[in-house]
Order: sequence, then C-alpha cells, then structure tokens
Amino acid sequence: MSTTKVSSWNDFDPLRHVIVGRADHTCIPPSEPATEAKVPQDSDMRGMWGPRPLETVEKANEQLDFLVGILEKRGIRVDRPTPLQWNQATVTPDFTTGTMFGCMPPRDVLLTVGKEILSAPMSFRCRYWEYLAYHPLMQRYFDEDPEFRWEQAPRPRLTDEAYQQGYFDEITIDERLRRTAALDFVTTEHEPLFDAADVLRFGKDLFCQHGLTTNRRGMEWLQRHFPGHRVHAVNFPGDPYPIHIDATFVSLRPGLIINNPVRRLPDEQRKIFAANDWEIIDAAPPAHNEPPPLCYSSVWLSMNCLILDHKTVCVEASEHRQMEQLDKLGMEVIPVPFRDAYPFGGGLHCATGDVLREGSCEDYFPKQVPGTRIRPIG
Ligand code: DAV
Repeated sequence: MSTTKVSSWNDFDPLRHVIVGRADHTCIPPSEPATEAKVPQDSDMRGMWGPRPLETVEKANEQLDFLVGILEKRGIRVDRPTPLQWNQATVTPDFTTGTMFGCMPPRDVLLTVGKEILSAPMSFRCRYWEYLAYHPLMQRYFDEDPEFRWEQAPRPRLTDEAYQQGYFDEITIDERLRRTAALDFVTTEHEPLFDAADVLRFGKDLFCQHGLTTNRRGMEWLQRHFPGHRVHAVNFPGDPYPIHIDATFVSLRPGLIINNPVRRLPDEQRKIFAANDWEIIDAAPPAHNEPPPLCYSSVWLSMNCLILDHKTVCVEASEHRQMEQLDKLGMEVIPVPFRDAYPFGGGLHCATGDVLREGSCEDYFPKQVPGTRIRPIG
C-alpha cells in the first residue's frame, strides 16, 4: 500500500492524491429553511424529494469513474468515499428533515489546509451527517500519516434561529440580487456556519465567499482556527444564489484568476489582488443556456475546472469556449464528460477533494490591503 501524506495549500500545485465522490443513493432533499434558497422558482425540482432515479445515478457514476481513470493514468492516487443510505431522515434534538443528500461533492464538505482536513459545519440540515461518508478515509489517513490533522468544525445546531424566516417568500431575482449586494442572506449570524466550497485557498491567505451558506461568524471561526493564515471575506453581487465560490472565482496558477463575468468581484475587494500582481480575467461564457435536468447548479459549472498542475486542467468536455480560453492561456486541456454528474452536486472541482498537492505554504499576498480581511471579534 502506498504511504499516505496529506498536504495541500492551494488549488493549482501538482495534484498527487485526491478524493473523487460517488453518486450512489443521492437524494433530492425536501425543502428546508436554507435549501429553498437554491431551488429556483421555475425549477422542475420544486416540491419533489426522495432518491434520484437509478438510471441517472448510474450515468453519473460512469462519468465519475471515467474521471478516476483519467487521473489514475496520470499517476494520481484516487480514493472514494463510502456512501451512506442517504434516504434516511436526519433527526437531532433541534430539527428533523426527511432525507440526507449524498457524497458526490467532497469539495463542499472537506477543507484541506496544509496537513489538516477539516469537515465543515454545513449549512443545510440535510447535509448534517455527510462527513461520515469520508470517515473511513480520514481514519486511514490518520493511521498512515502521523502528521495528518483530522479536524471537525463545531457542529451547528441549525435551529430556526440559524435562518431568516420567510426569507424566500415571493422573492424575485432582482430582490435576490439586491440582497446579495447588501450581504443579507438566509443564514443569520446565530452560530458559525460555512461550507468548505466557499473557501478558496491561496497558501497563507484564505478567501471566503460570504453568501447563503457561509456567514461572517463562520469566517471568524476559521480565522481563529487558522491563526497563521489570513482569512478574507469576498462577495459577488451579481449572483442571485451565492452558494460556493468555485463557479465564480477560480485560481488557475500563481498570479492568475478567472472570475465569472456576471458575478464580478467588487472594486474595493480587487485591490489586494492588484497590489500583489494577481491578474483577474473574465471567464469564457458557458456552452449551455441551461443546466441539465434536476440540477441545483448554474451553467457556470463551465468554469468549475480541476487543475492538475500549473499547465494542466480538466474541463467539462462540452465547454468548448472555456477549453479554448484555457488553451490560449497556455494550458493543456483534458476534456472530461461530466454533465450527467452535475445534478449530483456540481462540476469537476466540486466532485473532488484534495489530499496531496506538491508545494508549500506560500505568501502570495505579501502586500495586505484593507477591504477584505476578517479579524477575530474582541
Ligand atoms: O453557479 O451554481 C455552483 C457551485 C457548486 N459547488 C453555481 C455554483
């Protein structure tokens, strides 16, 4: 057996070991205070819940397995989670909900920062137990890597106080956009909340999207938990459903970021990137006008790519514009068919979780500029 080493500081250094999710037993959860957020008004998913149709699970697993094959052929070690029977109720002293969700997107749950893998609190009630699918792997890494730090953020209570009641009642897209710009989200500041996929890692600096799934207290918790790092808050006013940063703001290599052109980072928050010679360019437009059926995510999964090293990137195979842009930027592009997996929790970045990338904890932002930094309370 290969010896495990856990270490990853960013999303672009050479990938050596990764977790790829599985679609088995994935459910569409019933609505709850936070997921009302994500099901669009006109969606065919409204009011529907329970296990996803088996043939869609099989198709998604085929594409996930195909991705695994591509990675393994390149010498990257791949591990897989152990799915639970997600079609079970979650019952805690504080809430009950009808089903869980799934374990296709490890990125949402697992935050790897150096030698640590931290399970996020998760802001959806249906995702409360999702970290358990990764437990067998964490246990193994713990046994095989004496320096691995196996961590868990404070489990949230997710009582009604964690959410603004009635937040989504008759809300229009314009109103959503107004609230995103005003930092007015369904999650309250009652307790620290974040999903791992709201955090973009750049060595010493961690940039967190303030949105529907991550609150200010969550970022303050991260800052205290990682005292050697600098935690920053960013937000993207053009996004009516701000959940997870990885279809909005994606780092390609040191010094270069693609930003979703309809969800631009505000000027004030760009200053730190400019001051440290990071270029932010518009991502190419998606190839599709609509996401696949029963999908939570937007067409901007086009930019949700998996970077294998500074010159190599996996992109969804039909996203010809995004592939062309990355090719012009000097990268070898590996097309990976993945649209059948999208409805299970996202794109190629979502579906993976870092265990080992080469490289060390760099300081990419030596010039700190006011505008984004989180400071602990008190
Ligand atoms: O654009 O729908 C998807 C991110 C999934 N982790 C979007 C965001």
